Amino acid sequence: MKKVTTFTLFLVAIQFCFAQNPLVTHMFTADPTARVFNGKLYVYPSSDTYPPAGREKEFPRFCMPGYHAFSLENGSTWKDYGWILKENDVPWGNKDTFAMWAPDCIKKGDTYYYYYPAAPKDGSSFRRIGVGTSKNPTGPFKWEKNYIKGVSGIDPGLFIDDNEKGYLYFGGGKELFVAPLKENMKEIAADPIKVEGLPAGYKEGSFAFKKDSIYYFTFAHVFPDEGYTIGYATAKNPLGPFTYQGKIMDNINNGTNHHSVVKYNGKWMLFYHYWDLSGFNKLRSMCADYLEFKKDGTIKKVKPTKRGIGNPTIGEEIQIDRYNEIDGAKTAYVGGNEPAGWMVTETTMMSSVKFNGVDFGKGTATKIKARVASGQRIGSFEIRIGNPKGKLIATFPVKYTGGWNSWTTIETELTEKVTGLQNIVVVFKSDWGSTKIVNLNWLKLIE
Ligand code: FUB
Repeated sequence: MKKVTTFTLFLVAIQFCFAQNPLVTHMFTADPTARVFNGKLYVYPSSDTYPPAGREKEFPRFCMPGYHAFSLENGSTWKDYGWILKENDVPWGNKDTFAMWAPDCIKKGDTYYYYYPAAPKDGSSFRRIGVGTSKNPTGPFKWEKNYIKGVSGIDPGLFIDDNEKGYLYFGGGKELFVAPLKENMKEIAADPIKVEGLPAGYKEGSFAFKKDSIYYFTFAHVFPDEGYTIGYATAKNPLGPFTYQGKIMDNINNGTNHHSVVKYNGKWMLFYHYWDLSGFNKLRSMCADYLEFKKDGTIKKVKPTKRGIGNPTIGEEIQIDRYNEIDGAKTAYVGGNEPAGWMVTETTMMSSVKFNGVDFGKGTATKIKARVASGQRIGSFEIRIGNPKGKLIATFPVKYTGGWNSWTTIETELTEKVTGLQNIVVVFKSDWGSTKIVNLNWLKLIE
């Protein structure tokens, strides 16, 4: 399998990335905390990177230089705001330690508070937790000169109750901790206490939220015979004691998992990370899938999907290789000079791939584009609605593009006016016995 080996991490400008799972592919992102601020969905992940040349042995595992922030624009475009904080800008931090593990950001009043762990230069602990404030969800943040006194550990998870009282959950180990925060959100109001009621085993990745008067405390939990899972417990009070309820996500063979839960546009979502873009579980990529509650408030287990969340609309890439269903065709890492990601390939006669939830809006799209590569000269692929025999809305003839890794963008007319959210199916056609017709990277509706 081809692995992604080059990434431009030091971005100077805002970037826009179209993606299903993983959410972005232009850099590695882990530990995503999703938040909705003023109706907009933001994600605050950590970032993984390759160690600087000559220092590879120092960082056989995580190498984490700092934080970007992202927001969801339109149906499935993630806007990258660039660096929120770089490790050497932490006022109290040790330099060049690449120790910027999972962060969080929360809003109280009209102020955004960004919390992050770093290695302190005073050597007092493995990690301390710092905070910065801003009037804007993506900064610039004004960083406090010192870490939060009385708190030592990783993975800050913030919660603000309906009465505006703030709580800081944190830690990684056999125990997790919680401390109430002072009004200023920068100091603890009482010594941290153990989060009571959690099952035995290694735990980290605290994330708390409230729904229908129930306090949910969610955490990454390592079972000796299963590895990382995401578990949850409930309580009647943010300080507990909690009652363990079970797993939100089973172990997905991902080295670590780290998550957050958010309600956006009426739908609950679980954000987490996985590593299939890099092939190495310390170079992770943030993902998201829908999450559902049962009537009694318990959470249905989330199965990771390629399709993820979001509804690509006019002008946004429909990453067809992040399918809901596939029949006959396969997906593989995209080759040639395409940006990192995947394509649909092995597109034999009558193979098909289905992608749910494309947003045709008010029906103003008149054309559809496709990013293709082909090493042969016969065949076509059709876009249909709902199923492989559903209404035909577009046909792309296939031409030789210079080879299976020579990419070009082609376009064709939409032959029907289509509106609203639709499930589309791409059906590949040629002679029976064709080995493959085309490599297909993405589709895009245009007006
Ligand atoms: O990303 C570094 C560490 O790995 C996080 O702090 C943990 O939660 C785990 O995801």
